[in-house]
Amino acid sequence: MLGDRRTDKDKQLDDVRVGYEDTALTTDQGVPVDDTDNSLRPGERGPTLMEDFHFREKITHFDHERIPERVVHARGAGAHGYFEPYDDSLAPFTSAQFLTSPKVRTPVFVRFSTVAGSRGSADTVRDVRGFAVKFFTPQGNFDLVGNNMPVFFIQDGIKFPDFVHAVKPEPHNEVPQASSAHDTLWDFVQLQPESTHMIMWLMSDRALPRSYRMMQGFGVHTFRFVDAEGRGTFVKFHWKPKLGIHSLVWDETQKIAGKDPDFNRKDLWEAIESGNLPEWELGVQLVAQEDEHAFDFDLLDATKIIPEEVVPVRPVGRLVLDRNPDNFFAETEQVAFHIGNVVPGIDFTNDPLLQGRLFSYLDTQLIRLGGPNFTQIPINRPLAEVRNHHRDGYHQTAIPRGQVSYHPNSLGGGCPVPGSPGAYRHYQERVDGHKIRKRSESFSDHYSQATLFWNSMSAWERQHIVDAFRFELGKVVNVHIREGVVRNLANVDHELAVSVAAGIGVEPPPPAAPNHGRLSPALSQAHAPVQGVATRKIAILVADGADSAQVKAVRSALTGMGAICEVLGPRGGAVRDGEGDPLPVTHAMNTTASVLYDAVLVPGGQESARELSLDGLAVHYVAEAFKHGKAIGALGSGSRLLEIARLGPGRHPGVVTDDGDDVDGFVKAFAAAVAAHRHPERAIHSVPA
Ligand code: HDD
Repeated sequence: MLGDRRTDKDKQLDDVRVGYEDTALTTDQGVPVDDTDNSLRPGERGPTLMEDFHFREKITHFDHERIPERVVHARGAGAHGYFEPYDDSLAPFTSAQFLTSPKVRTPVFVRFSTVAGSRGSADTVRDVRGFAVKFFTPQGNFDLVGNNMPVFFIQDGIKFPDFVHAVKPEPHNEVPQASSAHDTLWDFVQLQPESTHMIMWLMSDRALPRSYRMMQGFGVHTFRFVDAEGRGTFVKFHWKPKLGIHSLVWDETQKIAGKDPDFNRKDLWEAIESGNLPEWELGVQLVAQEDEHAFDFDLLDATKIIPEEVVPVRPVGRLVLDRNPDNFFAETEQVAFHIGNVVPGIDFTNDPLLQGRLFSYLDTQLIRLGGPNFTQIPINRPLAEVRNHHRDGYHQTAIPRGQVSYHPNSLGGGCPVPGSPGAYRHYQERVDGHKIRKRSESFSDHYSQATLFWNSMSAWERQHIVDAFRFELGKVVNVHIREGVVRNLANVDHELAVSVAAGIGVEPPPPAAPNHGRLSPALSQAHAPVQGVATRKIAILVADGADSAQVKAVRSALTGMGAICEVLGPRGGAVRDGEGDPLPVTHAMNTTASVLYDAVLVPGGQESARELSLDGLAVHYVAEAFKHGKAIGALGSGSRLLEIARLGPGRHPGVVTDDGDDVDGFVKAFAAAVAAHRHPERAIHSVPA
């Protein structure tokens, strides 16, 4: 995809290698190795000899395998793909060709990440998710380094180290890992009210995505499009997932963190391997230059959204991920994003958070990747040709030819030449003012949009937010911090503050400003479209005596709709069906878990139902799926398991049963229940005792 990047030397090697076995193990110098299991020693029981160059090289290389993990967003997963615009409708606004040349596929590399945890931390923690896209355009690389939430914790880049120190494990004991539920984060939050809006997002289900494939992405800042004449238009970028926006529930995420810490990473990998290519639509909100001050917030303030109901999101094109990396380290770990990587037609604004980021990303890559030549690492190399006078430094792999490495020059014919047609030109913005450390008054409203978010949530989303605050603040040891946060929340919504206070043992705060009552329906996941059962994972529980005809029928119908069905039995290999024939199982129940599936289905077969009902693990599968609001289905005597799990047939939304006569009708109803993703009203209010 990234073209033939072999050097002349690589090509010469094709000839030299003649005569070697292609499979021969060699040293880094290309010398074939005779034995890599025993070090060189005088006598069978003698000491290892210094002259064992293979041993020394192997160990030394190993000792140097690690590079520093990213200071934030250390844990991630990446994939290759492409972006293509639908049409040229953005041509009046930007000269960025990759956004305006219809059907031209621009190669991309995307990396999703969590923020706070270390490289080895679990995927499903409560956290913001990074959504970073590198576009390899003909005009150079453009990096859209965004998140799955449209706002940020702070307004000025200079606060970033403070915020990150507060959210990361505490410095004295490095606890807790990948969790915001601790004193230092909430101490920062209570004292820094600009974080309130983002904290509402962090306490919402947006922080618990079911899959990277099912989350939105946002460029967060207001950027600027620039047209061929140098005219600007403000722009915000949005990614909308084709599969809808879906989340896990909190209890489930904590269990998944133990059962399968690679849950989101594997989900992305497996979807691409199986040809279920993840897809997002890119959309933009455009604001004319002259409307800069038309809003009741500042466009340069990254703690604010432009509600979609005020400025609609225009669909622009689609992003498809179609290839997994060949090597995690070489690609996903070494990919180096930088918000300053822009192409002609896209420029920055004076958002002070964005401005701070412009310094940080290049700086961090220099330490992480060990010098200024990281742009030569294959995953970072632009497709556009690179010609300049940059020279030398650690890890220089290019061999620039000739005498000239300066500008202006006559010896090289003046080349390379700046100012060519199509060269990047900054938007010509007039800026003047006194040199001061002061934030604009227009950045001072920290609560209105937090309230807008709260008002826009459905009842179950609100309940999840309250539960999240209670959990997080319940872990905070210092009572004054709990009180401080609750006092801030009273400025968002008094009822919210009172509900949180009641769960964490602090006095309810007095009412603050009244709730403004405005809402933005687009913010609620409850309004996200339902997208069918494609790629949903369904566990089919069986034991000896299972009705294999039913298993076959439901499996083939659901698989036909795109679902992934796995048959789970009390042991690996196969069970016996009702006729005594083997019925293969995908996994033994104890090697996987209910939390790793979107739905659970129990087919008929008297003996199977009896055995499953006596198996505490099988009962747990169903009971836990119920607790997490998932679709549950049972056919014929399979309903017995539901009764043992105390669900009671057919009384709850998302629980679908049939006596086994109408398998087609059952599949239809069950598929609809799975497609709804979750039945949260059930999860909150009617968990059986
Ligand atoms: Fe950042 C990494 C997103 C504010 C400094 N950031 C990083 C990554 C993402 C974001 C997705 C991981 C990229 C990858 O996968 O390699 N960051 C954001 C967003 C922000 C934001 C959406 C606010 C709108 N970041 C931000 C600020 C600063 C940084 C204000 C510093 C002033 N971010 C960094 C960094 C990182 C980084 C230290 C760590 C690793 C890296 O850059 O490559 O430079």
